[in-house]
Amino acid sequence: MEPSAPQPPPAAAAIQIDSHLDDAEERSLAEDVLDGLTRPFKELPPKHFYDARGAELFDQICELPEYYPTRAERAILERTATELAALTNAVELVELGSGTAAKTRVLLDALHGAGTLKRYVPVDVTESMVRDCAETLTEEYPGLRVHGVIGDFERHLDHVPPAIGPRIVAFLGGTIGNFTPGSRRRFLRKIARLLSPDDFLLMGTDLVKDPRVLEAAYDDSQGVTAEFNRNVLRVLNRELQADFDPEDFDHVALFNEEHEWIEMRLRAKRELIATVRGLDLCVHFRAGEELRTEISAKFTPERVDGDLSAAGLELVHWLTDPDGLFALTLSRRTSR
Ligand code: SAH
Ligand code: AVI
Repeated sequence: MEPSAPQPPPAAAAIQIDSHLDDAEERSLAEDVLDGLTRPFKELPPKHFYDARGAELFDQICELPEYYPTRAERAILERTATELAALTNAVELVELGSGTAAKTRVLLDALHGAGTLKRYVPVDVTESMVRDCAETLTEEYPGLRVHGVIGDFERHLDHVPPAIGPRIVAFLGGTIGNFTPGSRRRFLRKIARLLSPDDFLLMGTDLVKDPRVLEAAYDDSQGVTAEFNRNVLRVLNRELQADFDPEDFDHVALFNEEHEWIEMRLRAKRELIATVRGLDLCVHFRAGEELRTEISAKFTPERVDGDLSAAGLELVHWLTDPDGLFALTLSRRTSR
């Protein structure tokens, strides 16, 4: 008998990972920082929080007593996943900003139970997250294929592999709230274009509530969110040879009543000059000057509906938890 070629282990055969994070991605950090730190009101986009340490801190945030969104969204998923599987008949789950895919397992279980699940497509900027979850999920769900996309969901949506059947595109955690209102609609429109008539968008949105509850969720007593916020300065130090001392900045989280969003900021404790060698840039901070690092918009049903319809999507289901803290919406492309 001919000796056969060595076969890869079954899990490896079930995994395909494409990375789109190349030099262009490094340039995108550099250009974001160049723009953001030279504005009259300094600002950085939140996607740069998530290096390996940032992703780990985010996971710790999800466990904090004050950070209710993860628990509330999980409760909704646990109550409705079977119904969602039956309604969508999805053979594939595409997830934008998938992280550790912890809550995703509730959906995967339901699709697996319904006997339709074939493929999971996690899309995330954090390489280790995509690789680790591909490994563990192919082990946990025999027969599941994972096609991971390491990239920026704002720029690489067209690299999501072509559908193999009806899909759920999941955008969980309230990450849509991290977009400013105009970009939010622009991004939803891009997602809408990704959907075929058989596909559904399943999106998590955190709801407007008592500002004290909101501010506590973003300023926890153990200081984990403060460390997550300061982590962006560590990313700049490492990637762009900057010399920020994160301890020179206070963590600030406040609810902006006018816009109904949480703002996270870093406030300089004293006047200082930071050097970003990789950009040949010196940045001056006055004592008390703030750098906005994230907005996290909170939603009403009207705001969700307005955003979905502006993007060419129509609501199919509005699902919420018993305390009305968080909402999951199932929507599809508006038929014309
Ligand atoms: N969906 C998970 C994780 C939310 S945290 C949950 O619900 O708990 C936000 C995730 O989005 C992180 O994993 C982060 O790495 C990813 N992310 C943030 N900005 C991104 C971008 N522009 N492109 C791709 N992924 C992004
Ligand atoms: C990922 N995103 C939805 C989180 C949020 O709540 O806006 C990020 C976060 N920032 C501070 N805590 C958690």
